[in-house]
Amino acid sequence: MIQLNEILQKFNVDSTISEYGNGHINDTYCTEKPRFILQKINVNVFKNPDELMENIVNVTDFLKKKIIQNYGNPERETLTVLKTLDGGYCYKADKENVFRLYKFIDDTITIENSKTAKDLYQAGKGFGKFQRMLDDFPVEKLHETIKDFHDTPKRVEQLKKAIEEDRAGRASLVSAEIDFALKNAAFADKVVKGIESGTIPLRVTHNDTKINNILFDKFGGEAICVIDLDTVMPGSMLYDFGDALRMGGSTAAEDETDLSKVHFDKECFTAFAKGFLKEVKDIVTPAEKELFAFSVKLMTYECGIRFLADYLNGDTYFKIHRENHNLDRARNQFALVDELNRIEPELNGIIKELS
Ligand code: ADP
Ligand code: GN1
Ligand code: MG
Repeated sequence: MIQLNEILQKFNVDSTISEYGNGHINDTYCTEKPRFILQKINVNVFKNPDELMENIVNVTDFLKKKIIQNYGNPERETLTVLKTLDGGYCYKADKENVFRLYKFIDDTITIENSKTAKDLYQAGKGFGKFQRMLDDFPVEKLHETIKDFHDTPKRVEQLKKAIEEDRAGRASLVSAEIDFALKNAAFADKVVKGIESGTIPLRVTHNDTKINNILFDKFGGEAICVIDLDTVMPGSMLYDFGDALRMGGSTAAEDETDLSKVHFDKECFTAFAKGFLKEVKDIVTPAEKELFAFSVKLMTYECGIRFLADYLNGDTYFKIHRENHNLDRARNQFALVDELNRIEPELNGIIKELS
């Protein structure tokens, strides 16, 4: 058993510590006094923690310079990685137990489920600003921390493999979900093909813009800091736009099992798009704007098939907290995709009006 206090000592910190946050991938802890965020990096998911930390340090150093140029607070508006006593960016107790420490950003909150249009406007501004600030980041400096992360056609192939292998013996229980996933696969290659052909620009993107990956000011509600930088890699702006609304635009939690509660909120969509466009107006291309509404469906579909594949593989990737959790998540995402299939023209109209 790893003793967290011993890990903290490697960073020269002495404090009580407890579990924190609701992420699906890493294990997050918070110390009491002074406050720090300690994270155990999921090395099953992130195979090369040194490269991962190099990315995060490069990106946050770059952002800090821009924040200072804008008279902002570089220790509040982006993450600060704290070094170990040996000067490393993470501490490796052994191969499985790799930890990093962040400065705790005070007086902020994360939004998990109940959100308002005002929150979504702020989130749009936050993620849009992140995108804009990284527009001239030297992309060749970035390692690909998870290969083909948002390559949706490859995600479809992974689902097909999971169905074929049926490692947990569950495929026969979910034929309706498998049918839905395969029937909708026709649109999976749209963004990947656009990037390949050059019609959609490849940019430095966050790639995991769910709404709890942004810290909001506790008092005024402004978006302060984009966190969870593990997947900052070359990608499409559409991944960040779509993924944020996958969760931010839903009227229910990502794992709500009462599907009558799961709908897409057009008011939240409009508010997010308004905030996002305000920030990216000078860099966004017409081809990207045309696919904003589609990207929400694409990212929701992709996440749904990842949850379904993980359920079929025996829940080895996403943390689960109850039986069938990944299946519940997949059903929830597919309910949204079904609705998004119907309302996409209306969402396109909203983007046109905003432009
Ligand atoms: P995961 O990759 O598992 O999603 P995150 O990096 O998103 O982990 O962190 C989990 C949660 O911890 C966040 O949703 C947020 O509430 C909190 N958190 C993370 N970093 C900080 C920080 N530097 N300051 C304050 N809270 C933080
Ligand atoms: C994971 O790490 P977290 O909880 O912010 C996942 C995302 C999924 C999301 C679904 C590295 O995000 O891709 O969209 O769960 N992150 C990784 O909630 O796989
Ligand atoms: Mg997170």
